[in-house]
Amino acid sequence: MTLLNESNLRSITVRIPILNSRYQRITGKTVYEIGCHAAGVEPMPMSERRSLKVASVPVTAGGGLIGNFAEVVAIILQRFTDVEAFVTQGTDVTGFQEAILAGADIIFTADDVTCLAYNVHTGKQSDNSLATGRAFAALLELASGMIDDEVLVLGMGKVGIGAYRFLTEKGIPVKWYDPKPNISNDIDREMIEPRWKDACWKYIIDATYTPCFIDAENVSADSVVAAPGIPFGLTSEAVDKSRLIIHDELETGIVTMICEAMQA
Ligand code: 2YC
Repeated sequence: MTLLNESNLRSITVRIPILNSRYQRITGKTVYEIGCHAAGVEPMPMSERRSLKVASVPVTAGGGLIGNFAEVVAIILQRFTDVEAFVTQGTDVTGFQEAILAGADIIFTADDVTCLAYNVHTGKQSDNSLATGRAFAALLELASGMIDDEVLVLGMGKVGIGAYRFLTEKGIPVKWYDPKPNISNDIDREMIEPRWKDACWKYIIDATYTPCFIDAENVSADSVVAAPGIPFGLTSEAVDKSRLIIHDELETGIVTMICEAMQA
């Protein structure tokens, strides 16, 4: 998994005021509504969301704190889901205990491998990578209207698996590729597309951590590309040629996580 850096966090902060209008323009839905669609849940009434207490716990394990990551998670949750989000004073286990004692309903926390949302009442948990895959598959579906061709999913890590599951649950045809597939048994090996690079694709989900490898030859003027992968996987020529590129660095995944964690 690529770790976010302070530059990513700055661009997220800049994007927060405009993301709802951008996604409403291309999908007709707000970030929260997209998160609900990705998670397969009905939106909660605003009054209920406002009464939810959500803690974001900084974690010093591994490479340590990443800028104001925990604060950015709290800001995303407040801005797009209207919950009462706060960052614990304490970090790690101390912060986790502080969240529990403060009466948090949901706890968000991340080390270098896993970013987790945990519902303290139900025990339901949501993983950022799987949720992000669902989120960007939902964005692709909503932005495209009727998907009338196969969707190519590049990268079959947890983000790719999340996207694959969302699409196949909806009966949308999928091809996928990963150079070193270490896939779970619900992924259909028959759908692997080793020669994807030789073709032009109308729908692509870039769930890889490979920069600039999707070229102009792989897209057309009709192409819609959902790109959660960091670093960004398209060349500038591919971006210029495509109809629509959908990319954010954390927002839609975090909102999908709270939608999943709140699922009954
Ligand atoms: O500041 C902190 O609490 C750090 N422990 C946060 C580490 C986040 C590591 N994960 C990432 O940078 C992201 C994930 C949220 C999804 C992909 N990369």
